[in-house]
This record gives sequence, C-alpha cells and structure tokens, in this order.
Amino acid sequence: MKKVLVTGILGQDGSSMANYLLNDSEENVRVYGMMRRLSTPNFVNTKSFSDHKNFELVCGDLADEVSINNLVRDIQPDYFVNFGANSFVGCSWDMPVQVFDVNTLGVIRCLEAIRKHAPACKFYSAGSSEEMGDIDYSPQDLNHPIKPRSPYSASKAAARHIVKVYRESYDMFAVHGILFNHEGIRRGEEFVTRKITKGVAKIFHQIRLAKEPTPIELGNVNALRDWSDADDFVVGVWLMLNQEHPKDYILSSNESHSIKEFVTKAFKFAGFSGEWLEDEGDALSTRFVIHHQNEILLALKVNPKYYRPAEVAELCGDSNPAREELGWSPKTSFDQLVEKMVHWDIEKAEHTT
Ligand code: NAP
Ligand code: G4F
Repeated sequence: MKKVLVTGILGQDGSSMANYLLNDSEENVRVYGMMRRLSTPNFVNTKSFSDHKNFELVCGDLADEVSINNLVRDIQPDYFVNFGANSFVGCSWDMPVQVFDVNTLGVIRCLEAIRKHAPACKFYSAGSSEEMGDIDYSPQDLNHPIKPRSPYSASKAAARHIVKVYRESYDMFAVHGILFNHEGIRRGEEFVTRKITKGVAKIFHQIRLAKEPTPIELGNVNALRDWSDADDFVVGVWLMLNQEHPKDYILSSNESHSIKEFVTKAFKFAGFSGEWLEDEGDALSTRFVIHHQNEILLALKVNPKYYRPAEVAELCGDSNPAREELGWSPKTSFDQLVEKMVHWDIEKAEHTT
C-alpha cells in the first residue's frame, strides 16, 4: 500500500485530496494528514474521512524542520503533497517574513527531508497563478513571465525556482503545479467566493425571517479570476504526481469571470434578482441591490479596507497541456460551482441566522 503524506490537511485542498484518495478514487493508499498545533483546531473539512481505517492525523509544522524531517524519516512516504501554506494573499503584506518562512523555506525543508530520508518520494509543491501577477497576456501559460504582486506570490515564485533546482540537481521527482483559483464547500471564509456565498446565505435567511439584511462588504469588485472546483483540481494534482517524468502543469478552467458576475449569480441561485449601481465618478459608491416584494434592499457595498496595496487585476489560465498530456479536465462549470456553494451555505446557515 502506497503512503501519502499530505500537509494542510485541515485546509481546503489537503482535505479534498484525502477525501478523493480515501473515498472517491480506486487508490489503495494510506494517508497521513499533517496539521500544526492549534489551541482550537477546526475539523469541519476532515469529517468525511477522519474515521477511515487508512487515515492517520500527524503533527508537524512547515516552519519547523525537525518535525518535517522526522515525519519523512519515520513514515517513508511514497508521495509528499505539500498543500500547507499561509495561503491568504491579503494578509501577506502584514506578515511577509512568516509567509516566506512557511511558503518558501517550508518547501526547502520538505525537499531536504525527502533528499535525506526518502529520495524516491514524489513531491508536489502548490504553486499559484498569483505568480503571474500583473499579466502580459491572456490566457496565461507556463511561459508567462513570473511577475509577483504580493509577498505571497513572491514566496510561491521562489518555491517554484527551488523545486526546479532540486529536481535538476538531485534527480528528484518534484513538481510545482500552477493552480488557478479553486473553491468549494471546504473553502476558507476569508476568500472572496466563500465570503460572498456565506453573505448571500445570511441575507437569504434574514429576509426569510423578515429581518433587515446585513450587506456584504468587499474590496475591489472589478477583479477577474479563473475559478474552478477544488475537488476537480486534486484529481489533476494526483495525475501530475503519477506521470512518468516530473513536469509542471497549469490547472485552470480557461475562463475568466468578474467578482461582480460571481455576486450576481450567487444572489440569483438564492432566488434574488438584483443590479449593480454606482454614483457617477464615485467608485466607492459601487453597490449591489436586490429586489424583494416591491422593496429595494442593499445587499453589498464596497469597503476600502479590503483593498490590497497591489492588485492582480485579471487571471485566465491555459490548462490545455494538462488536458492533452495528463488526460485531465474539470467537471464542474462556473455556474455549477456558484450554485453548489450558495445552496450549501444556505442549508448550513439555516439554524445559525
Ligand atoms: P488553505 O485552505 O488555507 O489551507 C492551507 C493549510 O496550510 C491550512 O490547513 C493551514 O493550517 C496549513 N498551514 C498553514 N501554516 C502552516 C504551517 N506553518 N505548517 C503546516 N501547515 C500550515 O489553502 P488551500 O486553498 O487548501 O490551498 C492549498 C495550497 O495551494 C496552498 O499552498 C495555497 O497557497 C495553494 N494554492 C491555492 C489555490 C486556491 O485557489 N485554493 C490556488 C493556487 C495555490 P490551519 O488549518 O491550521 O490554518
Ligand atoms: O479570494 P481571494 O482572496 O483570492 P486570491 O487573492 O485570488 O488568492 C487565491 O487564489 C490564488 C490563486 O490565484 C491562490 F494562490 C491563493 O492561495 C488564494 O487561494 O481574492 C480574489 C480577488 C482579489 O482580486 C481580491 O482583491 O477578490 C478581490 N476581493 C475583493 N474584495 C476580495 C475582497 N478578496 C477577499 N479575500 N476579500 C474581499 O473582501
């Protein structure tokens, strides 16, 4: 039985990967899910597999090389899937040193542990479309220049270089997948998609209970992103790890949508029609209102506190090489993703509004 060490097990991708390997795929594997020490850990994402006989929770921290070394030495994994990171772009200006420690040095700690203790282990590094930054052309492919716009994206770009160095210097199977935005029901609440769908669900129940709705507050609503379903992407990551020779790939939907479009669709799937309004020459007055029983209700407004010091305005990926060479393709459309997230959050919020 193959052994798979997955970091970031409580997060979106780590838990989705474990769920795929243990519940949805035909793989016969044992998954070791690494979490860091937290005073009050949140196990909501691991419920679907935490009791599986082939799952084990292990403790470690990407900022601590002793723990990474010991885990690799003791487990002797066949695969090391490194989803652990400080993954929130927005806070990376506030803690750039910590971001580099975990996202870049953390990758070196993993590579060194593998080199010393389990050199045949295959390593996945979680690269990001954010590395493209202020883009030169669309869609972005692997030849697009690396132009980071945040400490987060710089940390991932540096990780990309070091993975290549280890692969070429030590003949290791190490890949750095460039994944465009991927979301779903395991998504953290501070990311814009989940913030929107949770906000829509709250408004849905407030209106149902004849309460005044709490408007969602966002920053730059003009940004464009290439959004997919995380459950589709972990399949692509697994295919990347099981190709014959290590090679980096992009995973993306190859479509770009605005945050405004995501908001409009999210309210539509909750049963509301609405419109975007803006007072002439005043971007800060941008708002979304919904229509309900002859009333016009404020559902979303802009709050500049969510603006970033530098923004990635637009992302749209070209994942054709992964589709052609790995046989991968995303199954969930943009509309299906928004609908799934909104309906899930409406159901979950029913008893908490
Ligand atoms: P996520 O939900 O934020 O999960 C990240 C996980 O990393 C969390 O479980 C977190 O632990 C863990 N972590 C943070 N610091 C750590 C440390 N010092 N040691 C060990 N673990 C640590 O992010 P995600 O969406 O699953 O993303 C997974 C990976 O893909 C990340 O590397 C991210 O940067 C990258 N990525 C994501 C996307 C996307 O759209 N989702 C796109 C491209 C790349 P806690 O649970 O304790 O906080
Ligand atoms: O949802 P976001 O925070 O995701 P972002 O910055 O694109 O990063 C995510 O995707 C990357 C891949 O491209 C990953 F590497 C990374 O780990 C993460 O998963 O923001 C998306 C867009 C940005 O343009 C942001 O400025 O939404 C804009 N936005 C507007 N208002 C907001 C908000 N983002 C957040 N989080 N919160 C807001 O209120």
